[in-house]
Amino acid sequence: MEHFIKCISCGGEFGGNKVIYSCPNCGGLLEIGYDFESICERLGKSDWTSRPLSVWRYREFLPIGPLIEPITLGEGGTSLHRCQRLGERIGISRLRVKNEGENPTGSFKDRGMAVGITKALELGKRWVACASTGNTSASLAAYAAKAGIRRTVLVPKGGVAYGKIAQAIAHGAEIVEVEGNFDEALRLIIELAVRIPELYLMNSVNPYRLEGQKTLAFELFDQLGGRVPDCVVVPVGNAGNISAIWKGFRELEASGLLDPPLPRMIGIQAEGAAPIVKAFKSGSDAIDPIEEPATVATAIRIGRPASWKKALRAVRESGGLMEAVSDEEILLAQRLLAAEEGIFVEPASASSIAGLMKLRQSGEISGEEEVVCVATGHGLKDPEVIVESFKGPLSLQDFLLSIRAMAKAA
Ligand code: AN7
Repeated sequence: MEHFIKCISCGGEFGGNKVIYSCPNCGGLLEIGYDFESICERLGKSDWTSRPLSVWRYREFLPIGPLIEPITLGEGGTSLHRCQRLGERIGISRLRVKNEGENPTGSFKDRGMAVGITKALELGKRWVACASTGNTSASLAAYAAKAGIRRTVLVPKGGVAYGKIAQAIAHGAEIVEVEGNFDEALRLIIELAVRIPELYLMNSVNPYRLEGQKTLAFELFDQLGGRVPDCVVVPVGNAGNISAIWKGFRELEASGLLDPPLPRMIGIQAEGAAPIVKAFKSGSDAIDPIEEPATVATAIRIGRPASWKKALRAVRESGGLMEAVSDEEILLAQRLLAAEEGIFVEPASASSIAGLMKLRQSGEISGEEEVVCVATGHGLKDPEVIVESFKGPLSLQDFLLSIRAMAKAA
C-alpha cells in the first residue's frame, strides 16, 4: 500500500520506505499514515472478505508493496474465547479473551514481526535486531529464520523467561546479554541501529513493525460480526501494542467500515513498572521513568516505555484509562484464567484479567459492558513461575489413602 511516515509530535511527514526510527526534525515517535480513500477503493476491488482470518487478510491496510511475498508462519487468526465462568466470577456478563498465545511463536509479537520482516526484505535488509524482554526476540528469531537473514537479540541478563530464551536459541539468533535492564538494552540497540545501516531495527520504534499489530483490532471487528466491544483491556510494557490496536480501530473508522463509538482502551501495567499509569492518573503529559522496574511479569518489566506518548494518546482519545496491578493480583488472575477457562497465559498477559478484576471492583468498568481482554503470550513461555509456587504433587500413598477414605465415607 502507498503510505507515508508521520511524526506524532510535530506532524512532520516523510516518504514511505525510509529507514528512520525517530523524527529527523524533533526526535518524536513515528507512525505510518495512509490515504484512506485509496484504501477504500482497493478494498472495494479486492476479495478481502473471503480471505481467512489472519494478519494478511488486511493486506490493503498494511504498508507492504504489491510485489513482495509476505514472510509468514501463520500469524493472526487467533481465537476469541467467550469466558462465561470467569466472567461470572468477576461480574462481567459479556467477557471474551483474545488468545494471542495461539500465534506461531506464542505471542502477539508475531503479527508485527511478520510485517516487519517482510518490510526488511522489501528494503533489501539482510540483518535484523532488537532489544527484548523475551517475546520480541523469540518472534524475531523465528521470522528471520524463515526469511533466511541474520538475527541478533539483546536481552537483559537474568530478566527473560526460560521458554523465550529457548526459542531464540532454537531459531538460531545471536544472543547478546546486557548487564542491565530492558531499557538499557533498547537504548543500546537504537544507538547501534542508527550507526550501522545494515542492521535493521525491529523494536516498535520502527513504525513498520507496529503496523502488523493493529490487525488485532481488525480481527476483533470481524470476529464480532462487524462490531467492536465497549472495552479492550491490554497489558502494557513498552506501550507499542495498545497504541497499535487503537490505530487499528481508528483506521476502521477512517475507512468507513466502523461507526463510533470505538472501544475504550484500558491499559494495565504491573505496579513495579507503571510509569504510564502514574502519568495518566496525575493528568501529566509526560512520564517519569522508573529506573529499576520490578515485577514477576518479566515481559513488561519496563521502566522507560518507548511508546508512552502514543499509549497515553490512545487511552485518552478513546475515553479509556490506565491501572496498575500487583504481582499477587497478576498470579491470581493467571491461575483463574487457566483453571476456569482452560487458557494458560504468561504473567504479563494475565495482567489484563487482573486489571479488569480491579476495575470491576472499583466500578470503573460496569458489569454490562462488553469486554475483551487481550492475552498477549502463552503460559508455557514461563513455566518456572507456576512450578515454583506449586506445593508439590501428592505421594502415591497419600492418594491411595484419600481414595480409601472416600470409599469408607460412601
Ligand atoms: C506477553 O518482548 O517488550 O506494551 O521485548 O511480551 O507492546 O510492549 C514484550 C512485551 C505484553 C507488552 N505482554 O507489550 C519484548 C516486549 C507480553 C509481552 C507485552 C509484552 P508492549
